[in-house]
Amino acid sequence: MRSIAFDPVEITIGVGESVTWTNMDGFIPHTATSGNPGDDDLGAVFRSARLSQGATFTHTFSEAGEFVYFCEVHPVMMRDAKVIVQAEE
Ligand SMILES: [Cu+2]
Repeated sequence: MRSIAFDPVEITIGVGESVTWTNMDGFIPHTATSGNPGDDDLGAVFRSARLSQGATFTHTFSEAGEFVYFCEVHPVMMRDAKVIVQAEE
């Protein structure tokens, strides 16, 4: 997370691998929350706390699929990011 954006906005990993988000923005908190703003089940797959500068959140993906996520503090500017989890060949 930097400049009020997810960077990279999309990442591909394998089943069983983890993604760690780090807030690189000075005094602007961010979250990594699965789903889309307004979803009934937002955060069902993962939902970080509000991350302050330098704070990190790690989630391990145990199932294949495409997982969109957004920031609950900036649902307009920070949304439609994606983790693509590929099954083992
Ligand atoms: Cu944010």
